[in-house]
Amino acid sequence: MAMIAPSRRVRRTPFSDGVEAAGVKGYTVYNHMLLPTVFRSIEEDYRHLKTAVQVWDVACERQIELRGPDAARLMQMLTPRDLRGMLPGQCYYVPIVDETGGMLNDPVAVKLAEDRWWISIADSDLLLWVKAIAHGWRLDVLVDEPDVSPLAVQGPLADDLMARVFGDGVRDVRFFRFGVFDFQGRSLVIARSGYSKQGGFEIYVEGTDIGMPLWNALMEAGRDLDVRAGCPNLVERIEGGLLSYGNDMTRENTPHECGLGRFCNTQTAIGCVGRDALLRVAMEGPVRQIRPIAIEGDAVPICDQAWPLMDGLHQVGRITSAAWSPDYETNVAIGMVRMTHWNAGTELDVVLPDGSIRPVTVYESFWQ
Ligand code: THG
Repeated sequence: MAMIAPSRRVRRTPFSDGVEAAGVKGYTVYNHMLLPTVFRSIEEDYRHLKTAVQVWDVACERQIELRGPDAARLMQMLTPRDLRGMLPGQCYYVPIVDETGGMLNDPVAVKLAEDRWWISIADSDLLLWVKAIAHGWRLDVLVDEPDVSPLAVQGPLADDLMARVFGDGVRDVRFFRFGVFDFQGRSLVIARSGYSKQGGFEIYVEGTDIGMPLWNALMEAGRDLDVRAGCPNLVERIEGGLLSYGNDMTRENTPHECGLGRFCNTQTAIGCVGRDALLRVAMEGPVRQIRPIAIEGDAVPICDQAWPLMDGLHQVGRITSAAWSPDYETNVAIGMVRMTHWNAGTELDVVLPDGSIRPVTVYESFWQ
């Protein structure tokens, strides 16, 4: 593919200098910002992520800050997940839907205080929707995008690396909770979360000035752990069933179709946009749903358009993400499959972009 032309619209991050010095080989654009996709090779990055520790520039996980007396009310209007039991210090994975129940984003909500939240968004312009709702309902809340850039530390050695830089206290942070830790006299929110199944943390870096000092401190502290620059890994995230907004789901899908029904409490999420539509889909159940799928044969190409899933001459779904898995020695994939064909063990065909046809099998659960 041709290069991405740099410009002011394609924003750099506080860590871009470190990413480039580490030899980044590919970028995508996510929330109008650079997101690395590969350093050595997808497969070498994958093996390293699963055995060591990586530092990821995920500044493109932009924050929407809600601040003011109506912040909690606005947050509950945005998601069908019931937030009443959520305490400051917690993070929740929250579907965000429009008035028809269509997915607008699948961010992580970070509750800093009753009247202060961050919404750590996936790749869609959610700020516009949130601002419009706050304005339309005349809510007493400020909505904007603060200068906050997450830096993820992911992999089995993440705890050891983080303890060297932030102290042993960081080991006690529980999954989807955060604590506040000092770095060079600055307080940083650090959560145990991240877009991999290997474990690790996300550091919410406020401002640009400590970006490279923090990047360098992690790289130096982890030299004997073989720490490397990394990035969300296509193979690992498909194996783990981590969904990608814009790829595996769009506004055309309900949370239930995405397998995110477990994050919806539509009965009790009073006031949320899309409640009526979701009450209906929760009652009736979805007629298609995300499934893990294995594709036979050797490595498939990159899935940059939906691949039709066929039962004979009838299309019964589509594959939206796929990659060769070295560990499972098959192509792992994520697809949306019609109810009539979604049972585990169902055998179908997929049509690849070159017109060739491969047998596929619908799986029960993701690979890890
Ligand atoms: N971390 C933060 N912001 C993000 C992402 C992230 N914004 C963009 C994108 N990733 C949003 N999408 C996801 C998708 C999956 C998860 C988090 C954000 C995730 N899911 C876990 C799972 O499915 O196993 C846990 C969900 C749970 O049990 O609550 O972590 O990664 N800051």
